Amino acid sequence: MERLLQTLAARIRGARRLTAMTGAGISAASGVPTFRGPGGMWRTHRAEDLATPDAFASAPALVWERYASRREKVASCRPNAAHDVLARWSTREGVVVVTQNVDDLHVRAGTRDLVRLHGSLWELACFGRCTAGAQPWRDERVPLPDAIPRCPHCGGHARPAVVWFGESLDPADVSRALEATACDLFLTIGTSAVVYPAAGLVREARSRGAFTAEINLEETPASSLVDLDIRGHAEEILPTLDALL
Ligand code: BJW
Repeated sequence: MERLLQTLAARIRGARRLTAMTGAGISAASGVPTFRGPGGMWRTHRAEDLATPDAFASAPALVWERYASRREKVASCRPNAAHDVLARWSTREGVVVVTQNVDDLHVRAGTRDLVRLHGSLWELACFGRCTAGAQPWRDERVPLPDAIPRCPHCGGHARPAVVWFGESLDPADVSRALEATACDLFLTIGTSAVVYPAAGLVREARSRGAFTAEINLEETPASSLVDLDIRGHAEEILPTLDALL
């Protein structure tokens, strides 16, 4: 392990362009539940059946209740050492953090060049996609009122401005994330690497010549693709790497 960390630290030192892609595992130590796996939010249901526009259309109150309780949970969480290290690295030119997380803990840690591929738990948008309401607006109320929030523009149902299955990601975010795969070092951290297009970024980075590394507690589909595979807690590995720089 010591040798792997030394190798990766040397790569971090030498990288002119470094991209870190993160998933729910980076926020686990902050107390934000992951989606899949033991202790995951969706251990009893298939994530793909819950996080969809159809689920919201057929049971909006139920979906809102779920998001309202997640807000309450996340509101009490703080960025951990892994978020802090990435925020510090992001002050270096050429460092981009691409996250699938909607908890905004990277934002709260002060990360500079950040791409939020799946939106934010703290923003709402018009479910009916009316012209003005298609653009998300900030809403940080905790708790949310019991009544489903309304779009201030058309009065229809508002929805969490997150990306559900089957929905397109913001093309500007996808394009920034793809641009960031043109790097010297690509890190995939705390993600099960099963949700696309995010899961495809590590392969893209590798095909463009990046050295790739994974930091995760368990093996994922990315493990066999990367140049260096580190098993461990992100909140321990990242500060260790930082100390080696
Ligand atoms: C630790 C740790 C610690 C724990 N330290 N590690 C190509 C092929 C196949 C399918 C598709 C494809 N292209 C598109 C699709 C369809 C679909 C998809 O990917 N399906 C697959 C699941 C099969 N993708 C989409 O629909 C996307 N849209 C799209 O592509 O539009 C165009 C299109 C549509 C349809 C067909 C084709 C094209 C949209 C995806 C939106 C995902 N949304 C969610 C919900 C967000 C809202 C919410 O939060 O409520 O995003 S799903 C959920 O999964 C969430 C996450 O961001 C995402 C990824 O999860 P993540 O972060 O990896 O978390 P976990 O829990 O899975 O893993 C945690 C990991 O951490 C584990 O590995 C642990 O070991 C580790 N860990 N503690 C280090 N301390």
